Amino acid sequence: NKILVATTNRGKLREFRQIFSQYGIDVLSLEDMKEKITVEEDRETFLENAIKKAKRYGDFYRIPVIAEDAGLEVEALGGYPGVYSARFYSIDFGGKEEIKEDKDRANINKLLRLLKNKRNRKARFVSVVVFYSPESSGIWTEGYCYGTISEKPEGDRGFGYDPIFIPEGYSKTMAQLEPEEKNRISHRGKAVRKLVKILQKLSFE
Ligand code: ITT
Repeated sequence: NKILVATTNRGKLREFRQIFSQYGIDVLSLEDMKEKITVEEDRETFLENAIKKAKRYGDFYRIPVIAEDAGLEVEALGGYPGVYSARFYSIDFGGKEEIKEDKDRANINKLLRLLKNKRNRKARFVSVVVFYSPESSGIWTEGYCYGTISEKPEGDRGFGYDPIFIPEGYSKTMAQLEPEEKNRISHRGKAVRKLVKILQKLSFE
């Protein structure tokens, strides 16, 4: 029983593999696929983007697919960057920005700049995971992880905004946690575990 985890993000793929390994589920990645396709994420909600990705990859490769759309919602920014989390650095917020760093670093710097002197630093990670099988239909779940944005980046584990996200109840950033611990509390871990429960139930019906 193999599922294609259709993500171009290595950090995400690593986490999906770890989470699924607890259930003995083997994961294929886009790198295992001979023919390559790209899918643009141009929708306005996590769910629509995740459905689009799952359907495109599933219909193309004709195997069961898991796709995720995820992001960080910051309260003081009205929920931004949200669905724009991956390319936040390149979205114009009134100033021209040249990218000299890597993407994750650029996103982090931009967010810290926008939150400078802001007292409300509440944020949450969101994950919407879609399972799609060309033979049957689709299932989706969501997971959230609440926390605050730190003053400066710390830690080198994880990916994306992890170095500036302090989960509720912790005094360190997500990037300072062991991978197992991040998976236990993360938006992705929660969404995937919900999904596996539903799939297990369905397979016994
Ligand atoms: P795919 O669409 O190919 O899966 P992507 O990186 O474009 O890869 P998303 O559109 O879901 O994935 O973008 C999510 C972005 O949100 C991601 O690039 C990170 O910047 C951020 N993000 C999501 N989950 C995160 C996590 O667990 N830790 C830190 N940042 C995360």
